[in-house]
Amino acid sequence: MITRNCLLGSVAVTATLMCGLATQAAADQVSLRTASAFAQGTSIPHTFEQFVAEINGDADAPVKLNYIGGPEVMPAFELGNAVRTGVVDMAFVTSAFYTNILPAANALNLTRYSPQELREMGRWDDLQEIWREQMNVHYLAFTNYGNRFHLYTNKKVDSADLTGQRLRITPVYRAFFENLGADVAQTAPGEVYTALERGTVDGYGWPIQGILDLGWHEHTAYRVDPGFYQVEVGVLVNQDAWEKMTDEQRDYLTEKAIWLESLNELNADINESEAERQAEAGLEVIELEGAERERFLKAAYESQWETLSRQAPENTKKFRAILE
Ligand code: 173
Repeated sequence: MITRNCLLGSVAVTATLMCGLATQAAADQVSLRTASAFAQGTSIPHTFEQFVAEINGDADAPVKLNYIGGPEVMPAFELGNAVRTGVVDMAFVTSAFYTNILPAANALNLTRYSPQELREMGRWDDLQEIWREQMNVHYLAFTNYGNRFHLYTNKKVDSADLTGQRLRITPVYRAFFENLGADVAQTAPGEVYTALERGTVDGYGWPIQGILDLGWHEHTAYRVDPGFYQVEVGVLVNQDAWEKMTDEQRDYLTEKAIWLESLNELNADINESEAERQAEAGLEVIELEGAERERFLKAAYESQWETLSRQAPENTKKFRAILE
C-alpha cells in the first residue's frame, strides 16, 4: 500500500519509503470545493462550519474541504445548480433554493421524521436516489432539523388572517402565506435587510434562529407563534465527485455527516435561547391560540402539500411516501 503509484522500486529503502509516503498523501486525500448558501458566522450554517473545521483540523483525514465562501461568492438560489454541474463539489444549501432543479424538493420541510429516523427506517436511501437521479448529487447530511420557521412582521396580526400583509418569502412559505391572504415577494436572504429598511415588505418568513446575527431585529416588531415545519439545510456532494472518491473517503464523510446530524439535537436549547435574545432585543410575540392557531397550522401543512402536488405530482407522491 505504501509504495502504491511509486515507480522508484526498492533500490534504497529510504527512497522507497519517502516516495511512498509522498504519493500516498496525494493519492488518498481529495480536496472538495465547498460553498454555502448562508452567510458565514450566522446561526443557520454554524454546525456545518463545525463540520468543516472538524474535517480540516484532522491531519489524517482522507478529505479536505476547500471552503470558498457563502452567498457573496455564489448566489444562494444558484448554488444547487453549481453542485449539480460540478462548479462546486460540495454545497450547504436548503431544498427551497433549488426547486427549479428538483421540483417539490422542499417537501423535506414537511417531514414527520428526523434524519436519524429516516436512516433507521431505510427511507434515507429512497431520498438519496431521488437527489441522485434528478439532481446528480449525493445527499450527504440533513442539518437544522429541530429548528422551526416563523412569520415575522411589523404589521400587527390578531388572527390567522394575513390580508393586507406584504411578506418576503421563498418557496418554503409561498403557498401558506398566500393561502392566508398575504401578498408575497420572493427574495434571497441577502436582500431582506434592505427590504425591511425601505419598507418594501411588512414582514418575512425565517427560522427562529439567526434574526439577531443578521441584524433584522432592528426592523422587526413582532414574531408570530407557533412556529411551523422543520428547517432543512442539506450538505450535497456532486455525484461525479462522490463516485470518484475511494470507499475510505466516502465512509469518512458519511461518518462525519452522521455526527453533524447528531448536532441537530442542540436545536431545542438553541431555539429557547434565540427566543430570549429576540425578547431582549424588543421583539414582541403574537401567540395565536385556540381556533386561530389550529387554522394557522392547518393552512401551513395543507396548502403546502396541495401546492407541491399540483406543481410536481409524481415527486410529491414519492416524498409523501418517504416523509409521512
Ligand atoms: O427564508 C429562507 O430564506 C428560507 O427558505 C430558509 C430555509 C432554510 C434555512 C433558512 C432560511
